[in-house]
Amino acid sequence: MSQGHSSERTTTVRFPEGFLWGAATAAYQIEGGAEDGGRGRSVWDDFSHTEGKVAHGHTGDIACDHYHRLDEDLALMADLGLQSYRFSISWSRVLPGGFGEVNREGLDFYHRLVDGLLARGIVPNITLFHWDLPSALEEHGGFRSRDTVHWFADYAALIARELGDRAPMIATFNEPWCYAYLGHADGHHAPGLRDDKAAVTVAHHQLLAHGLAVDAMRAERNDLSLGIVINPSLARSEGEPPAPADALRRIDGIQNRWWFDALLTGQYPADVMEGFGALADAVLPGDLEQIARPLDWIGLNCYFDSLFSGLDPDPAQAGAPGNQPVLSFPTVRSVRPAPVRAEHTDMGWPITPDGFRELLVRLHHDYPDLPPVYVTENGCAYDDPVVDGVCDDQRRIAFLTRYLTALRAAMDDGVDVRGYYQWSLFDNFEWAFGYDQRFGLVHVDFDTLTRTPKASAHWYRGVVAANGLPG
Ligand code: GCO
Repeated sequence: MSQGHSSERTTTVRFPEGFLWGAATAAYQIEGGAEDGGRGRSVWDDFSHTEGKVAHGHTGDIACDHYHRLDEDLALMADLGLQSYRFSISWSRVLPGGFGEVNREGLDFYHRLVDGLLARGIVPNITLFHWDLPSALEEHGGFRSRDTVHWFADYAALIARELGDRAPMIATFNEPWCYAYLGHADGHHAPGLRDDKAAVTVAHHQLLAHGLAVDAMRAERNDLSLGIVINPSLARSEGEPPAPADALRRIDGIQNRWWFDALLTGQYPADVMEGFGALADAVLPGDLEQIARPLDWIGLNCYFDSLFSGLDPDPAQAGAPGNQPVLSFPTVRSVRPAPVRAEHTDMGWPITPDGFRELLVRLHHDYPDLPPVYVTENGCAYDDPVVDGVCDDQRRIAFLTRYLTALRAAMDDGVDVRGYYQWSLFDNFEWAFGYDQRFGLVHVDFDTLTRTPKASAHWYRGVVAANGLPG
């Protein structure tokens, strides 16, 4: 696709009537109130409080203090004209022990959130698991244990029972690849393990938990709209030496095909299973059938193409910084992250709108049963300051213009996309990067907790109102 800047400025890009525009957040990244209202600890509390795990020792203890500023934040969402708000529920806030006794006060927070959204005409879109597993369950082996699969289904049923009447749109998991592999293979995320077999087990158990939760929620109510959120990404070679083709194929299998094949065809890809061998011992007969339950929609979180180089074969370079193998794809030890591209966000992530379009079109072609798609996350980190009350983040507007143009082109190519959620509503706790990486439409001053809508927030309000990009 051509991405000429001049044509972007003059082209008007319209979306189909009924297209849903929203913004997304996640519980641990914004709520704070870590000790309040009977909330139990999660693996992210434990991880962020472990020295050396998160930049500057930042934690989500306070974050955006959304737990205490719900009314102010709801008013902000209404001001921005959001049509939908995607948020996650903190499992340990509603079930401090992971199962068993319900913490009514925690659950009431989500009742107030849902009611507050509806009162403002904003469609709630709930995610049940955005990585903050209750610590009590981690003590039982977390998602490495098959027991957690059943506890998740019980938790899902509880939420469907409590909130499903007013918030029928529910996703089970957010980016299970990240929780499995960043959490258990390369240790960059909670719970911080480096154990390939644990990672593959967690990848499988999350999908199994998803399938059981779908059944458990449908048993509670038959009018829910259920989905799951995956983060697919095209794996490409860049730089020298090139990444081996076989490694890229394995990465594609682990990051992409594993999830879509299981969910939509009821099988794991044969090449990935063969590569995993005994690492995938957790996969038992009957599991895939349970996983491949019909879905009402699928969420895709899309940011960038994954770019890899081969390792420098010079023995003198072995172990040198910058020549370390990527650890987040078990069985693949022959690639390293490609050098940061000229065109990147402040996070160092490459800007790849063409890949975004190509990825959507590929999924549409490869999976005839792909359900309607929501882009549940897309966005960029830019560190623009507030000067005289204004945060002029023109780079975000430029980034979003290019990605939304690519999204519309993918829809013209036949991909059935029903909505788009900007990541994120607020600057927030960006996991192991702490508060350094600012993804928000709304700037948050983490000393005063003052919220300042950025230029992009005003721009996005216009996009939502016009159902498209300004001409
Ligand atoms: C993810 C998560 C978000 C992140 C965002 C930016 O995609 O990793 O869903 O919680 O904050 O993606 O990294």
